[in-house]
Amino acid sequence: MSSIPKAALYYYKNSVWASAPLLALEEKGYGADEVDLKEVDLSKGENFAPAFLRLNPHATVPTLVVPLHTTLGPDIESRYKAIQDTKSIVDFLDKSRSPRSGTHTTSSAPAPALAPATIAFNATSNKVIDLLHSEAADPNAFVYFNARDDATLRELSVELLPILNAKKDALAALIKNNETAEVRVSDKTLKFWEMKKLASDGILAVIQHGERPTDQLDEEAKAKRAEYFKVANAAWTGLGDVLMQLHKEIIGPYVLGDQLSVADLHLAAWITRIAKLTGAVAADDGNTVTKKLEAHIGDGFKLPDDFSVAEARRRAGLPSGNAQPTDVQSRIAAFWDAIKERPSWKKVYADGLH
Ligand SMILES: N[C@@H](CCC(=O)N[C@@H](CS)C(=O)NCC(=O)O)C(=O)O
Repeated sequence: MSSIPKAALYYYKNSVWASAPLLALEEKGYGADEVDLKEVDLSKGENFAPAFLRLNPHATVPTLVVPLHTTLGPDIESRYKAIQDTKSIVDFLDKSRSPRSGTHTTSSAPAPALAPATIAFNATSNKVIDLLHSEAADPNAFVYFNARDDATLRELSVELLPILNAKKDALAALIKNNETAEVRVSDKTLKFWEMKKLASDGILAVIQHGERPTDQLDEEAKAKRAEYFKVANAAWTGLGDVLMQLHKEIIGPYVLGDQLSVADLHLAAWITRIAKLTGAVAADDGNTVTKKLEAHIGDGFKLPDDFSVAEARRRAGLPSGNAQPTDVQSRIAAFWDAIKERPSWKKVYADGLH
């Protein structure tokens, strides 16, 4: 039996950001048995359990727990560290498997370097990654704010109500059980649970009446709904700005041109969630996804179609198909067409977009 400590990736199948390290495992050629995958069911609030908070006090996935030394013998107590954010995890997975680090690997797949090769590329990569993880781009917030009128709010509430209630119940149970527990959690953890519960109460106050038209609401609920629509409108308009900034940074079809890099894994996870929220499906091509995005943002928002389709396909190593020399598309469309052909993306999104 092997006593070599193994890394464990805590993820959730429908999580946006956990998809980035899952894509990294495939792109880097990690063998299926090299990293333990441990599912944390966010829909049941498992991420708030004290045992998980000890690994990551932010209660988020992905979280990667790695042994500090890979050569510890069975007589020495293993020591681990937890990497608690997507960027650090993807970077770690990239660095930990290189063409030269053949040890402790069961896979003979190539291990391409995904870190940007120059200072300028590194700056672009960081800019894109920081933008995707900024508040204005938060893909999880867009789930909650994906309604801007009564009809879409009704649909959204049907989908979200059970999830929000389950999260609220999980937090309430943790708080309640702690009152009588032999070993109580710290004040900090208790405050964290209470804060998270308050946050879900806030959104629930709007979502719980989602099936009722505005004119049937009492004054207080009406005001809350009006405020919600205001925030939702501002968020989707802000997303247009985020997409324009991405458009300026992406060389195409990948963020840094023809070579896949770490930034693409963040962008793939992010754009797949955003595309899903605008009604896209896995079979859609880049132009269709762009149209759905533009229509969903509304107000005449339009991404510039300034990238040669033939050039994008050549750089991505794809057959040129019917692309004419004059055919152009948006950089987001070119990225989508390139990323969705990759086996990593096909595997991570095999059950549909999330
Ligand atoms: N800044 C964190 C964000 C991670 C994050 O927001 N993860 C979501 C899933 S995609 C999560 O765990 N949410 C749990 C919750 O809010 O209850 C990172 O980059 O890893």
